[in-house]
Amino acid sequence: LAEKKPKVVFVLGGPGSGKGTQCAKIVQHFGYTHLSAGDLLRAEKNSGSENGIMIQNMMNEGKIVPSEVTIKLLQKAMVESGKDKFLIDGFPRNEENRAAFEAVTKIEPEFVLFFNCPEEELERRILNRNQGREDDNIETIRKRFKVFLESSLPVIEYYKAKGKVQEIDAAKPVEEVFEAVKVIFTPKVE
Ligand code: UP5
Ligand code: MG
Repeated sequence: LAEKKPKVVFVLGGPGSGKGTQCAKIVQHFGYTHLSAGDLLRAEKNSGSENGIMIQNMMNEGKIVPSEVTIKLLQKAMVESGKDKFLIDGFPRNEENRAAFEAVTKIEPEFVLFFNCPEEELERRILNRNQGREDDNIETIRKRFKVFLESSLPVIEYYKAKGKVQEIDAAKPVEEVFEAVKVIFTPKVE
């Protein structure tokens, strides 16, 4: 009954916009726990779970895995961490993700961090990454970007209408982006 609700910040932005990079820095400076939905799905795929093939097929097409799968992984990670301040990176990616997360967890984000970056820069970054991600090829990158525009931007618009979006110019160098991020996370003294 007196259950304490965790604090959540959603970290959104196109593929390669620097969500993972900036989350790692936020963790170091502000003591959040970073949960990347994409990383959780990749781990689930590699664990040989019954959903593995489905997850792999969806990711290789840049498609959004059904909410129930992703939400279960997020909830499990939140509980197992024992922590109460989370950066949820790369989720919710569509309206269905958003509505289902809210319905299942009853959690509303404190705010949404949106890393805005043009497509050419995203492509350049991902093609330079070389970490062996199966979805880091030009065809899949373009599909990921298209899904971002069609499905994920509406989620950002939804939160914008609620005054919850903190938008950041993510085309700048990593340290400059982090300077802007820091301002948002630093408590304001009246
Ligand atoms: N880099 C970072 N910042 C830079 C900067 N300011 N200047 C220059 N270079 C910069 O960065 C990408 C690369 O750019 C790195 O090499 C970095 O050094 C450099 P990174 O921090 O990794 O960016 P990020 O936004 O995290 O990119 P990522 O590729 O992880 O984003 P995606 O949103 O595409 O990937 P994600 O893992 O979230 O999702 C993958 C797939 O999983 C989705 O396409 C989907 O199929 C599936 N998925 C779901 O179905 N549901 C979910 O809820 C989540 C994922
Ligand atoms: Mg990432």
